[in-house]
Amino acid sequence: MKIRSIEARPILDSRGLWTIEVALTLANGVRAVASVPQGKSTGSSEAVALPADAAARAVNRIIAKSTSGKTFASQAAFDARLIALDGTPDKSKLGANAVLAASIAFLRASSVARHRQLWREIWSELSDSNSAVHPALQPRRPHLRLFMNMVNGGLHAGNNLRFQEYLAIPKTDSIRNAIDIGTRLYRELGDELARRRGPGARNIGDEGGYAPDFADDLEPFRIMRAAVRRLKLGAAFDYGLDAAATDIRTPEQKIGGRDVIVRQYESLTRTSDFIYLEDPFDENAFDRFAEFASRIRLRRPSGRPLWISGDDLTTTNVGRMERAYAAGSVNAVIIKPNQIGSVTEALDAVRAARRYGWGVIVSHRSGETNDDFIADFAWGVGADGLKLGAPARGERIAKYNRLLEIAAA
Ligand code: 2PG
Ligand code: MG
Repeated sequence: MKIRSIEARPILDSRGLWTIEVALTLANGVRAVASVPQGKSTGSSEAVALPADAAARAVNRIIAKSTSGKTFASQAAFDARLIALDGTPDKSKLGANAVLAASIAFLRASSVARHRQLWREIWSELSDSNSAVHPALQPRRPHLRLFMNMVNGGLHAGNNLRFQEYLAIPKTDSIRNAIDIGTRLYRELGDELARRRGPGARNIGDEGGYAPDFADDLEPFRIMRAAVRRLKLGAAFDYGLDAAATDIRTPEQKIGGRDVIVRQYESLTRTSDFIYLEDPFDENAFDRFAEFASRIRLRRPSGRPLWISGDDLTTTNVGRMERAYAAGSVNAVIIKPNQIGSVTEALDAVRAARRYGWGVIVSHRSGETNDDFIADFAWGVGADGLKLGAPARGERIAKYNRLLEIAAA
């Protein structure tokens, strides 16, 4: 793949904040565009995104100068050039946003030039550059489950919920069906909240989930279950929570010497359709995660998965993932390409997770663009889950629609 030109410019994300978009043109005339999302509850060990103007300058001056007119044999070779140009462990020189946008634009251009679906390009990158392919990386039709964020709290909303994301996880293997019942639940939940709290309860947070005040931190699950019953969808959903504990604003409370928050997790994990708990503790609390994970797994009825997952803990960073593995902190992990800053490194993180036998949940960010790359990425790596926010507003709908397109092909 010979590059003719690469250029960047600032664009807006879904919160109206500046991010960047990169357009890459190959010598054969193929042009591809990519933009990157931004988080709000970011982990402090994430790669560093620069302000959009500075990131765009890094692309237009530094990356363009050293890649235009050059040929790169693979995604790994292109990303290696970007990583070397940056030269820092956290991409703070060029910006993780600059590097990732260029990396995705190159991948997309390659897929167009090879007349391959983007997700196929990702799958072949994942398997090709790995000599000893783990069984979980063998070709297979992905059994991707959707983690649909129905209620927003924490930093993503202006309400009283301490936890950030209340997830409904449709049980069907078919993406079409999952999206169908997930969107029905989303609408019914809006009706249910409006009946109970008035029409204002339909107002939404940063990821499109409803965001009224609730009686307590776990009430959203009770109301969600009531909406599922009303739809007569019985056992069609599992549930999950991203506590995003690092960003919980209220200090820890204790009752009878025990943490209220741990009691809340314990009560959630007592029901076997609660299958996913992300970032239950602070981003550096490897041992606290481990203590909880070992205790809770023993108490679980066998047969159903319960994923204790790291996001701010692990930040798509193989070094931190290794630490979490050694400590026994988690059995699943969030993969966000922009936490690490290149396609190649995000694929390395997926490989590490599979070696550890962890569940792999790919995720969007709360400040999104209309780029639907993450849908292809999740499908292409054969992820167990994809966290996409609520089926609301264009920047989330773009990803749901891309999944429908991939699944229909
Ligand atoms: C998370 C994410 C995405 P943010 O914590 O998992 O849902 O939020 O992008 O704000 O970090
Ligand atoms: Mg999270």
